[in-house]
Amino acid sequence: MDMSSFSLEGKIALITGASYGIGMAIAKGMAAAGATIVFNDIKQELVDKGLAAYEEAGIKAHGYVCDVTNEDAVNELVAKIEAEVGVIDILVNNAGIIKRIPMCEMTAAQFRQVIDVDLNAPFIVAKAVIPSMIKKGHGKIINICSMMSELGRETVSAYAAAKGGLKMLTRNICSEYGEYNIQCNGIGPGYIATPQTAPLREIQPDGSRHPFDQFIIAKTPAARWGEAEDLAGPAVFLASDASNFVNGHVLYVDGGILAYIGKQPQ
Ligand code: NAP
Ligand code: GCO
Repeated sequence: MDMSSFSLEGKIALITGASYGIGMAIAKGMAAAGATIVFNDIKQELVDKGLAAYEEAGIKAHGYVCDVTNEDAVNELVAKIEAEVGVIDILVNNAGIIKRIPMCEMTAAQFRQVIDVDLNAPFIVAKAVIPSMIKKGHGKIINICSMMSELGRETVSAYAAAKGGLKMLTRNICSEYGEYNIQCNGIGPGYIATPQTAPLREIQPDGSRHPFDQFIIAKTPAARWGEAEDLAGPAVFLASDASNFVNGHVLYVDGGILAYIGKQPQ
């Protein structure tokens, strides 16, 4: 097998919400494989911060301000990227939020906000890039799903509903556009140490680890939280020609947590 099929040389990758966190780690991995990196964030200050971080890593990225829930803004973003950088070959729908509120205390507006960012936005951005991918004769779409695409837990009703829907949107894009040589897959990270999960890892007043931190360690065969960098290799694989016959799949990068009943308390 020719290992060049894992290369992203000559490819343009848009990673949404990639000023930091998982998105940035995936972008850095794709840059290392040769891709040109384009990213967006809601605030200019975060885009600037992201650009500086990419430059420090030796990556000349292209950063844009765009709220992925705004369809007009997304269409303008894609047109601007095509004019200034080139046609997008790889889309990573990474931008996402979570609200940890017991369902009966969550307002409908809060529920809709999570659905808007975590499910409606991946639809909007994928819809904006697919036509040019069809014209180009190929495309890769990677939706950042979650263990909550498969499992529920207290306080994350909106997030689980969105990520479950994102798994099915992934399968539907696969079904509808596979004939145009567009592969749409998901990555389902386990529990990853990023700002989004920082509240679950806070050291307690008595100096002990957060109960949820201890719970995840006991539930994960790898006995550790994931690092954002753990997602870069799987993302490069799904963005490369090496995965041209992989479609509609969610690749769980979770240290084995979904396969494991959990360690018996001592
Ligand atoms: P994060 O640290 O909270 O970063 C999320 C990024 O998305 C931020 O850059 C954020 O920008 C951006 N964003 C949020 N709303 C946006 C919008 N409307 N338009 C544009 N950008 C927006 O999260 P993360 O941990 O890196 O997670 C990234 C993705 O992985 C998310 O989809 C998350 O659901 C998923 N995930 C995370 C974990 C985990 O354990 N961390 C596990 C499974 C899946 P601002 O800072 O400006 O809001
Ligand atoms: C939570 C966490 C999870 C992770 C991730 C797990 O509150 O349970 O934030 O939702 O972010 O999605 O795969």
